[in-house]
Amino acid sequence: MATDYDPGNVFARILRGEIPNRTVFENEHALAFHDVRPQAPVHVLVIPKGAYLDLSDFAANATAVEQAGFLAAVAEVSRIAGIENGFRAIANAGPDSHQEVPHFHVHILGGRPLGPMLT
Ligand code: D5M
Repeated sequence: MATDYDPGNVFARILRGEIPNRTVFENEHALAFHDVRPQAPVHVLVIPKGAYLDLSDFAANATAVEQAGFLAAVAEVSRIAGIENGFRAIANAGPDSHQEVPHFHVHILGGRPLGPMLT
């Protein structure tokens, strides 16, 4: 765990069952649920169950088994209804990215033509 990981962040609270979520998929190492502020017809967040701040922290400190479990969850989500025609996966990290929730997550967006990614 990164030393500055905040266990009070909203995704940590979801993992502890303190806040409800609309689960799409779950395995031993990851949870996928609908984003509360969807930016596309399908907007799902995939988070690891371990306490990782961002992609760099997850890449450096999660075990290979945790990383594989996380990617398996992303793959499962990519097969859900509505994004058979393609999807975009985004992970914000660090101040310039405007990462809002300090628990590593990947946004899966789809359900409409997304256009070129400009920013
Ligand atoms: O994106 C953080 C995302 O997390 C943002 O799209 C809203 C979403 N969010 C915040 N709180 C919740 C709850 N409680 N359930 C589901 N989704 C939530 P970021 O990449 O950190 O900017």
